[in-house]
Order: sequence, then structure tokens, then C-alpha cells
Amino acid sequence: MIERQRLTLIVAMIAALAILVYITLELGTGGGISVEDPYFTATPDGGGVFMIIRNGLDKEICLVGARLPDYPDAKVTLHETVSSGGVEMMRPVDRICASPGGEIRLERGGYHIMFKGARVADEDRLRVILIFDDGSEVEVEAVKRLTI
Ligand SMILES: [Cu+2]
Repeated sequence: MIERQRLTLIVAMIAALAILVYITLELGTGGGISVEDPYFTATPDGGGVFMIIRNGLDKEICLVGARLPDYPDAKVTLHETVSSGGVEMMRPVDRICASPGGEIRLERGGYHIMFKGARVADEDRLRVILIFDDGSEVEVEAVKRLTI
């Protein structure tokens, strides 16, 4: 009887460990979301943030916002650059999505994160928290790149 209880305990422990390993693999790297080449550019009162966000999950993810933990008062918005009649304009967007295995490209002339109310021109690095539609957040450290 004691042997059987011990066996049950061992099985339960293995199951718990398996669940823990699963959770670690699933969430350990920001839920299968990874980021490549994050950088920012600075203007006198704000700037832009660019990177490639890869969706390693088996579901669609959407970037719905971002914030700067070191500049809580900054106004951060998702933007899209569109050209109409040879004129480039930016407009806010609610979300930018990536299908499973896909990516979100935040780049010049396309989608990007834009912020105002944070003077970051003297900073070499900028912490950015990406906010996704499933409520998950991923912190990224962007490095400064000078505007071309
Ligand atoms: Cu913009």
C-alpha cells in the first residue's frame, strides 16, 4: 500500500514537472514572441521605435500598444506611414498583427511605434514594453540609431 502511494506521488510529481517545463517553454521567452534588431531614433521631444517581432506561437498575435517604463508620461502610439499622391503621411493604427510563424515589421516608411513627451536624444538605450492583444507584455531594450 505504501509502495502504491509512493508511486502515485512520483507520477503526480512528474506530471507537475512536465506542466512546469511546458509553461517555461511557452512563456519563458515572452510567449514565443521574439524580437530582432530593436532600435530607436530621437527627435527633440520624442522619437520612433523599430524592430522585427517574430510570432513563434501557434496563434495570431497583435501588437496593440507600447509604453516606455522610464518615461511613464510619454504618449506612445502605433503608427503607419502611408504615401498618397507622392506625399508621405503617418496615421495611428489600433493594432498590428502577425499570423502564426509570421512577423511584424516596424520599419521606416511602414508600421512603427512613435512617442512624444520623452527627451531621449542623450540616451544610448531605451526600454520599451510591447503590449499584445492577449494581455502579454514583452520588454525590449532598443539601441539608438541616428536618422539616415
Ligand atoms: Cu509616426
